[in-house]
Amino acid sequence: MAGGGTPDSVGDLARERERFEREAAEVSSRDAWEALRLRWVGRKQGVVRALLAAIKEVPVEQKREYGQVVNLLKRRVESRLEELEGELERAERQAAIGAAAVDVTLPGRRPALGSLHPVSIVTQEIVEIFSAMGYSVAEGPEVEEDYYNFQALNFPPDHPARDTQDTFFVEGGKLLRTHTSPVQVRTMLEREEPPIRVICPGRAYRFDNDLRHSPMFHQVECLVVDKGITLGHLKGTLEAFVRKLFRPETGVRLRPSYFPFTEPSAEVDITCPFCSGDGCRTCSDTGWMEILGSGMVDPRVLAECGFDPEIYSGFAFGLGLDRVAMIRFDIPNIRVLFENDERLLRQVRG
Ligand code: 2NL
Repeated sequence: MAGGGTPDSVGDLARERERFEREAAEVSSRDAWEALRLRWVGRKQGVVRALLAAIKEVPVEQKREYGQVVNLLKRRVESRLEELEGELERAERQAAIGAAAVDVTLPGRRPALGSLHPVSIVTQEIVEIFSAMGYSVAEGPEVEEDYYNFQALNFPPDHPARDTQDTFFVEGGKLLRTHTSPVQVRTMLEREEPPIRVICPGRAYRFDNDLRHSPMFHQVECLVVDKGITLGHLKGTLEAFVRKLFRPETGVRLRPSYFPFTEPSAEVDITCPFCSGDGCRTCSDTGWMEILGSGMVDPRVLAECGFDPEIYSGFAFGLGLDRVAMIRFDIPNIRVLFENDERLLRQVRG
């Protein structure tokens, strides 16, 4: 293409071919490929078409060779374009695969697991411990009648616990049970004959609200009624129980106390689970911690529930679950248990 005019010799064609090869080597995108195609084999301004048309200006003796070389160039351009298109497609596919690739070495995303409330955890553990000892589990209504909550349990009509200061009364003369004992009363009334071995976990309600008390709290009560049940059975059961719930070397001590529904009655202390009895802040340096109340079922309660106290005797105890959960999971304040702060659940899940 000497002087910028139409190529008219085989030598010019060789230079055109080199030019094409150089341009083809530069192509790295679809747009560049399309520009190359238009420039070389486009219908209107394609170089190859112009070279073919220029044959009429080629001296007659060169026409044959010129024609052959132009055709060779045309075929080379076409095949090179095809090859380039394939390369571009492969590169695009490779890029798409790369973009969608999964890094199998990345740590997985942990699914958000639900977890049990600390009170549910200790409830389940206690149910488990007593089930293994042959007890059954009983439940009953939280809105309860005075009879099952107080009367049948030997509370005199003027007992201070019946005061509106202590008990939530609801419409229709009912009340929110102040302990789970009414469940045991119902159990005794339903059963024809002892033996009875039952535990009753559940919510109870009392009219107090401070740093140590919530108006709603959880307890488990235990009741055994049979022939020949003694205080020894109570103490042995308590020891077996607290040694499974706390440490196996936990000690138990009974102190005289009073409940309307037991006689004799006893507060139960265990050796402090924090210091094992050496003395610490939590047990006020006594080495002991009060965790439950207990006693032998009062004969009047047995009789009221249909069992002859001359034939049968029983023991019972009641345990606050919220405090047990606080001890077990190192929770400083009862509020934390009932505020529904999700962080508590995450912490306890451990
Ligand atoms: C406490 C004390 C106690 C009972 C609950 C009971 C139930 C029946 C008969 C006799 Cl039907 N007694 N339950 C006995 C002694 C103590 O609970 O301080 N609980 C947190």
